[in-house]
Amino acid sequence: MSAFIVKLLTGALPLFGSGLSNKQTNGNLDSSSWQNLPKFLPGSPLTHGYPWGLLQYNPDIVNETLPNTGVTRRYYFEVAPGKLSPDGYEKEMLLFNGQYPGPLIEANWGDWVEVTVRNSLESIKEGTAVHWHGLRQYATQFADGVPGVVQCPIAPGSNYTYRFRADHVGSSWYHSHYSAQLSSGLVGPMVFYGPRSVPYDIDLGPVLLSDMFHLYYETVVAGVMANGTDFKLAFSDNNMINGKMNYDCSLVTDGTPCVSNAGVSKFKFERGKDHLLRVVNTGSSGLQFFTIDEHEMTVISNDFIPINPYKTNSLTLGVGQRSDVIVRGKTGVDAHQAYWIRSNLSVNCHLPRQPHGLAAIYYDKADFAANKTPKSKPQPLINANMPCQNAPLNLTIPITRIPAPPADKVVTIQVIDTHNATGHPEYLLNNQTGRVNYNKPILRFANQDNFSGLSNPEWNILNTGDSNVVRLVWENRKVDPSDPNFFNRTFAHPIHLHGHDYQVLSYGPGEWDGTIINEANPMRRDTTILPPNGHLVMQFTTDNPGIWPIHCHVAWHVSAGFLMNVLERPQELDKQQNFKKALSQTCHAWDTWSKQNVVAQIDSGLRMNMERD
Ligand SMILES: [Cu+2]
Repeated sequence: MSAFIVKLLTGALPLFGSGLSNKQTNGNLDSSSWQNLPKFLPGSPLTHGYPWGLLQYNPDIVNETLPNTGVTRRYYFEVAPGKLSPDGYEKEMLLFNGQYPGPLIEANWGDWVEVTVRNSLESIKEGTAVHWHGLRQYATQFADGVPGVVQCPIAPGSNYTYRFRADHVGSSWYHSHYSAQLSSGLVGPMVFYGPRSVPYDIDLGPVLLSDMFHLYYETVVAGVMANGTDFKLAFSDNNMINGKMNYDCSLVTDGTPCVSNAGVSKFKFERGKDHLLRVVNTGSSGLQFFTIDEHEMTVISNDFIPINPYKTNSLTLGVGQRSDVIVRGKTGVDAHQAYWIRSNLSVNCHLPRQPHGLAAIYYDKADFAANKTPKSKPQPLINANMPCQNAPLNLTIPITRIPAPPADKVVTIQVIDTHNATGHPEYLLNNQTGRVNYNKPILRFANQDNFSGLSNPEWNILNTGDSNVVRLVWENRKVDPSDPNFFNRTFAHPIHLHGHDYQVLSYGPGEWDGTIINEANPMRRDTTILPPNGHLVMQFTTDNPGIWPIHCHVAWHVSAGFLMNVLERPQELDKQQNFKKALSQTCHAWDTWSKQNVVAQIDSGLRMNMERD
């Protein structure tokens, strides 16, 4: 632990900013506005006291009935460049409505959500597109926000309105899916109110964990995609909780303005009450170990899936993953203390220059106002020895029981971390790297001429054909065997499938031995860590016609081609209303703009486009 962090923890350095205003660290964000959330939003008739009446949340794509609330929640997001200093280091960023993190999206279960995204990146000539993580987007795949797959990028100077259903209950996030723009600030929280499986008193709202890269995302991508001596590993500089943390400005050597006490996030607890924390890894790369000093957490859901509650001292969250946890407030003398929230980036499966993220919990109003430095003891978490994988699968059992059906299509996917003929890093999935074309989103061709337009191998299409249950066996055990000196190790990869909560049958070190954990009711979620030198076995039912990317959520890995696209029930795509209109709206403006401007797609597109050597 660096001397700087030790000084922060002991109170030798001020924990809270005096050198910078909230406007300078987080722009228009007032994160206290999302710290005490309601049980639901007003606006629709109540039945038995709730907008959803007596409906139970049974997340299952084909059978679940969504409440018909008749309400649309509307948001307007302007994407523009901006300069902020979230951790004290002044940084070129990309911002939603001038703030970092972006505005909270809230809706009741069953509401429609409309977000008009305005691209104001004319000066830096970048497209954009926004993905709403973890929603199934049934019959609205064109609102999934992946450029080159279901839309063209939103061109500078133009708007696009996403309209989708709040089809889940719980916590998630949205982010740019255009290259690695999310790393420069285009992330924000989403909360969907609905029936919960465990009661709580106070909704403390989103707790967003994020590695922080001081460099603009294009510079990081250029470094990890370069060959020879230009190649640079992607080290993160800091670790943020709700967009705040302090930074040791003595490390700055290039003259960038920096203030060492930018300030950390603060939370107010109440004695004896049950607090809901919506913990989300909104980072670019790093695996987070999340703990609260001297407090136990009860995990009630992972991603959008309620699980049988279990108690733990620490959460492991890969990029894109969420856990909703309930934390009981202290009583007696213990409720007069202040406590640390700590999130530590893994040093085994990430490259953090500074892995420690801190935030403070106060019970006393006076301590809160005085910014008292907590003196609490950390949980017994030995960072260096924590494995790069999620909690054991036998701990996480969904409340809505769905047994694992037998698969009628099984695909084994070998992950290879290698470099191409010119020495540029590249991920291969079964010997194929993934890459999209912004001007030719796959959906444009998916309904034409018996799908003959889908012949580009770089689109990496996995056509489910007429199979009902598709099982994917990921094997992450081989480094490029012909070149043992290049990246002679494997990384952890948080595997995210759009449009589904997939069943997680097994993960762990080595090869899969064929055992399904909790076969009668395996864990379901939308993102799961594929461990280094290990396996991940997942399956999904083909009940959501569309084109659904499946990719590693480490920004730099998807940049290097860690991407496939599931073409699901292609013969039913034409039945979806409005998708041609949605495509033509973005593609008309993008085609016009990209004819007049050079698009620097330096990566795969979920990531960007540099001409290949
Ligand atoms: Cu990865």
